[in-house]
Amino acid sequence: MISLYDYELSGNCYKVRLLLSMLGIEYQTKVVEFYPAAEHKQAAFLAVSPLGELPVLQDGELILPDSQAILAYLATQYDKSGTWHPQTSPTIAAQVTQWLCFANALTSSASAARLADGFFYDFDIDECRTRAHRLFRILDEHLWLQERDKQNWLVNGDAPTIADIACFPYIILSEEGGISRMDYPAIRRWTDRIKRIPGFIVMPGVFPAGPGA
Ligand SMILES: N[C@@H](CCC(=O)N[C@@H](CS)C(=O)NCC(=O)O)C(=O)O
Repeated sequence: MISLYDYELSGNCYKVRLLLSMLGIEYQTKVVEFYPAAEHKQAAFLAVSPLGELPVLQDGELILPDSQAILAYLATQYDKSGTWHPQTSPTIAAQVTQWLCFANALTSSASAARLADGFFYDFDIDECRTRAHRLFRILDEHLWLQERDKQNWLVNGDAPTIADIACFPYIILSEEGGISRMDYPAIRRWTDRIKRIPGFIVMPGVFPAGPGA
């Protein structure tokens, strides 16, 4: 059975849990106490993944760190519909990859601000917030243009992709790093759409969609 080295409060772990749930994949959790025990920096975990970062997925012989790589693997291996990691054209595939990279930039900005605020990490929080707002503005404008073209998701198509799942957690958790989404209406509408995808699950700090369309 698939194992996920997981920490409940990690947004990068949450994105993997989200896709596992949306794909209906059974798995077991191996809890790694990120804070305050810092088990991800201790020998037992470093033997699994020398990077010392969460999440890590184990599927048979495969041990895979990095949440974006894990999303790509799970979608390629287990999504029979092919919609989560579409290969319909080189352009579409490249755009999914581009947003996966954007999600990693959210980790080093919005997530870093949250780590500084909530987990006492010694980061320059104002600088992290400034970089996060720059990314949020880019995302909001992209989503506004997508909506104008009758597109609901980051990448054109009728269905969400792993790009949406990768970017969602550190957007929806942004207030925990002191980053308001007040000025980003298209982002707010997009997060609401994600919450309505079948199989959506929450984590602490993330709430289900309210009643409505
Ligand atoms: N690019 C990696 C980043 C993973 C990452 O930064 N994970 C955090 C927890 S959310 C971590 O383990 N940080 C520890 C560290 O960087 O030392 C991914 O997307 O999985």
